[in-house]
Amino acid sequence: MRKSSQKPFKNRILQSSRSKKTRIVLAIDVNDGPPKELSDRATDLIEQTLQWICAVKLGRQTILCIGPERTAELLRKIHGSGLTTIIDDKLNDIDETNAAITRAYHNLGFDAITVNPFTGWKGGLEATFKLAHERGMGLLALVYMSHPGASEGYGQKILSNARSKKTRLEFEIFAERAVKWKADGAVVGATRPSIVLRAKEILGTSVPIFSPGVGTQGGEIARSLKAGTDYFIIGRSITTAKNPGNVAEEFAKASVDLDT
Ligand code: BMP
Repeated sequence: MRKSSQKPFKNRILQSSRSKKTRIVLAIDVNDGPPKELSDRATDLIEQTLQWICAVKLGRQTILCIGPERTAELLRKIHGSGLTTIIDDKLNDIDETNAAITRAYHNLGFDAITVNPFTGWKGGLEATFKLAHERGMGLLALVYMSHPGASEGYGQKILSNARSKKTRLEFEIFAERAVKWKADGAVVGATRPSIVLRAKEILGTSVPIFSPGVGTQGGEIARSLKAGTDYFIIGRSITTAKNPGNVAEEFAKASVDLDT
């Protein structure tokens, strides 16, 4: 088991982002081949993009396809390069189950995990936040996903409890929960800059915004950055490119445009 003597995840990724002048989190979603081939591909992608990324996010499908031993080995290599790691599992179960999954990922070496605030706090995510934060592990809460159908859930107007008279937007409540729960990040799709802007008003500087959806899904760095995105989670536009390093470099430079 890894110890929690290190700084909180939020600080570690910020430090890496500032020192490397990039806000890009590389999403590695490999799942179409034998395990060794896939983990070699993941290693190669990291080596090619290393200079231009501040963290790596692995999808659950990648772990299922390469297995726990290869995952742990890959994470050791990533940490050896000074990068933090996120497991994208979007936790959404009862407390015992969420906590057990989180513990297993932490023992493999992950630094942060994604969670779904639909789950709720009591008997849902409370135990996971407690466990993860005791271990120095970060939690990224979904606030508004990047795909078109996200509006059916995150964009709904709801009565937040039986006594409410006024409807509220679901994602605004999720953003408030991310602040209240002391999440280390909020996931808001780059495909909807106006939602990023509104989420930023609620999240302020205490919860950074991680935006997937750039490139392949149609989102643009410049618009999302201006609206308030702190980090961009980018997969296929980099991982399927002829030269992933060059594409990552372009994204990295665009991602810090407002900082210069
Ligand atoms: P890509 O850049 O290839 O579209 O990948 C985006 C990554 O972010 C994928 O791993 C996907 O699972 C994840 N993601 C997303 O696309 N939208 C969300 O709202 C939340 C995500 O985690």
